[in-house]
Amino acid sequence: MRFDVLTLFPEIFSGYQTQSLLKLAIDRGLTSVHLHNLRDWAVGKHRQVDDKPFGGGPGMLLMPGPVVEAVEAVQTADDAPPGRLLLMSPQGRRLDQPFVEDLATSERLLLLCGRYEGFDQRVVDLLQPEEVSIGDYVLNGGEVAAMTIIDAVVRLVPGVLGDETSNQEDSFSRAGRTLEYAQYTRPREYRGLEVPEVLLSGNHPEIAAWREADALRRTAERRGAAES
Ligand code: 6GU
Repeated sequence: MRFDVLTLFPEIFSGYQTQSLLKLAIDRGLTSVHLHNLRDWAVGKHRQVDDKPFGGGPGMLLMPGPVVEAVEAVQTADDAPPGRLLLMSPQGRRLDQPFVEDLATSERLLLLCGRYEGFDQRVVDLLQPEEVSIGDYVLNGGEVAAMTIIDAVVRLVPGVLGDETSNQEDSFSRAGRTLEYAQYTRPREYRGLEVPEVLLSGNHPEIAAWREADALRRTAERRGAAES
C-alpha cells in the first residue's frame, strides 16, 4: 500500500513516520509514504501558492496551478497505479470504519492537504477528487486529517498488526459495529474493584457472551441502539 501526501507542510509528518505503527509497516515493506511539497510546483520569484478570494472574504485560497500540476506530476511520476485521490475538506464525506475498510482495498492513496480557507473550486472541478472529512469540526489544515486516514487505513493492511485477529475485535470493526467491550488485566483486584468473575472462569462461550452483552450495553448507552 502506497500513500502520497501533497502538502505545504511535509515536516508535520516526520515524527509520525518514524515513531508509529506506520514505521513498522514501512520497515516490513508493507507500505510506503511519499511526501510532496506543493510549493515545489509554485512559480515565480515568490513561489506563491495562495491568493485572496475573488469577490472578497476572509483568508487565502490555494491557487489551482500549483495544486493541479502537483497532483498530475505525482500521479504519473512512476509506474505506480494512479491511485485514489482524496482531498481533505470539512465538506467531504465523513470518515468512518466502513469507509476506512474501503480505502484499505486500494493499492495507492493520494492525500491532498489544504491550508488557509481551502482550494480554488477548479481544483475540484478538474481533478474530481473524493472529498473526505474526519468529522464535523474545523481544522486549520488537512494534514491532521491525512494522518488520521493513514493511521486508520494502515492498520488494516495485512501483516501490519502483529496479531491478525486484533483489529477484528476493535470498536466499529466487530459484527454489528458496536463499541468494544471492557477489558481487564492483572491485578484481579485494584482499589476494591474486581475483574468480572466470568473472565477468570476459563469458560470461553460464557466469556464471549459476556463480552457481546457488554459491547451492546455500552453501544446503546453511548451511541443509542446498536446497529444489529
Ligand atoms: Cl479533512 N480538513 C479540514 N481543514 N478541516 C476538517 C477536516 C478536514 N475534517 C474535519 N475538519
